Amino acid sequence: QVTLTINGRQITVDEGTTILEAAKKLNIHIPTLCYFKLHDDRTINDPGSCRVCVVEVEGRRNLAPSCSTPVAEGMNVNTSSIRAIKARRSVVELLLSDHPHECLLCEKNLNCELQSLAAELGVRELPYQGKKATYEIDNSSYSIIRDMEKCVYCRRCETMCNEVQQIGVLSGVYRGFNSVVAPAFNLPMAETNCTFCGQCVSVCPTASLTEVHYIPDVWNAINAEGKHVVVQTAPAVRVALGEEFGYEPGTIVTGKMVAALRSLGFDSVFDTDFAADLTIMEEASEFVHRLQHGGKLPILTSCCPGWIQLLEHSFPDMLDIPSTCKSPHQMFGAITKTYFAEKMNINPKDIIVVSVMPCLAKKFEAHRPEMEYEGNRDVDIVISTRELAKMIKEAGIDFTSLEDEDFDNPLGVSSGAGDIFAASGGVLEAAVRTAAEMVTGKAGEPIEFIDVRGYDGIKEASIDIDGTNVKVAVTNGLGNARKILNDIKAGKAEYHIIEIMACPGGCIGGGGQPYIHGDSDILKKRIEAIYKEDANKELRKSHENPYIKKLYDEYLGEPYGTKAHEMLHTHFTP
Ligand code: HC1
Ligand code: SF4
Repeated sequence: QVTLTINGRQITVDEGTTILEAAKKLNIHIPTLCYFKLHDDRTINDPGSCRVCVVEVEGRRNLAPSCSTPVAEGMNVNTSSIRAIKARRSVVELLLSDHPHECLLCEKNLNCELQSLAAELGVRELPYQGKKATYEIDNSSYSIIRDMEKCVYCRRCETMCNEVQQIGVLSGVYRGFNSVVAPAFNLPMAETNCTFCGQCVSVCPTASLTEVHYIPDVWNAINAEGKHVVVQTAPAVRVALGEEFGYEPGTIVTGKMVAALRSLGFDSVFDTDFAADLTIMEEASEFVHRLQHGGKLPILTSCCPGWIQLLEHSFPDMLDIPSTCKSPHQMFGAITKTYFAEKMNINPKDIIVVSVMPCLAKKFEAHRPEMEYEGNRDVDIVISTRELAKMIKEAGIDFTSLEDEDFDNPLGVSSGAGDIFAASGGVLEAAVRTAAEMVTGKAGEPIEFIDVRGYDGIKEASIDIDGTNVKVAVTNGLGNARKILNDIKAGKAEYHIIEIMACPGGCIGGGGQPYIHGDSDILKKRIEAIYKEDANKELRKSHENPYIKKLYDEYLGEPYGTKAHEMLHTHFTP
């Protein structure tokens, strides 16, 4: 342990702690920019590069970057000396001299860390004026926009893409004045191996990486003559949307969200969680079928389009191992334009399905050519949790004072198993709850698979299902996914089922969720809230959802049967 003094106050911390972390323990705030602590406590790979967090250390000639300088016994630190404050301000002034000054029109207005820093440091004029670097905006993909004129070269996205996700699309290119983070050969994102997981967008402090917007399309749909506009909300949206309206992280706002969606003018307000239950019916049946008929194992969950992109790009010889299930929101679209359309006597061509997702990859997924049934796109428009919050604000809806409302039916009821899809491990836990009872034919207490919860990189467990020791693994983050896929390839991974989610923590940490600005405790609170929601529900198994039973009875026939196959399953292409 090491004892030091910061701003005249003594503190004892573990050896190896940085000055920044020690100051935090004393509630002393030091501004930062490139610094970013990830969910697994990793920090950015080039710490101290922006030099915004510099502090005065007695006896040292140069100011020290607090995020990368470890504490030392007897150290005397001053975080707010005139010299440190002036140095920080100079850094920000320099950055702003090569940054567009269009804050009012910027996507990240009021959510930009550079803007906040400039305000915090009292930047009022720019002493350095000169030529600005210019770049073309890359809006080649359905998911992510790159505007390198707004890049501050903090390299958070590079760490995320290369170290955590290990996709290697974004790296520092060029030198000096022109340095930016970009794909190799400056290729458009759509032509790279990007999975569109959106984690680069999650960590970008400015609007250099943002999502593709579909809000105008949604307004047009709502206002179009003769259209029935259906909205569905993903499991992870309800646990994060409240953050945009001042609620404590981990507050579930389902009722208010439904009320807001109705106020916005959607004709039917449904729940992707219902389709999560439907996915479990299909996926668990597929697993049981493979188990009992000597099919290919392990079966891999297929609801995350980010990981599916990784599979298709990097493991083209393994396309036969994931479940063939479409993701829940795509299944939802297919069911809406058939079963629901028939029930309501609406021409499917007059239905517009809008998905509200925590995810940027879903924007891409909905555009995949195979995501349709009988000539109708499953899902027409995908917006993120952040975009929904923007729409609610645009419409002047006072979210906090809304009375709770319920989803519409028949596609609005879900089990706790559907809810936990939002967190890493949840899909597998939900699948096991149903698969176990499909195999044994006996109903029991809902399985709580504690070992696969939480956001450790790779989690393993096993469970006895009717005499078979079913071995499972759960992984989140694409770097971990790559490892497990390599292990399967090498014959080193003996599992029956593997759940893979691209985003750290699963969809609760998706690229379309409210920004957390490096506070990974927010992710933990979202996860806790999701499991509490499940624990408090009466209905906790997908196969017990009465509306799911009805859907099979009235329309689909057998789970994993012919009709279900045509509508709800897909294939993967290299
Ligand atoms: Fe997800 Fe899913 S859980 S993929 O993470 O299977 O996006 O929330 O909607 O489709 O249900 C995302 C979340 C979501 C799908 C479901
Ligand atoms: Fe999207 Fe969820 Fe996959 Fe992230 S983990 S890419 S949010 S589906």
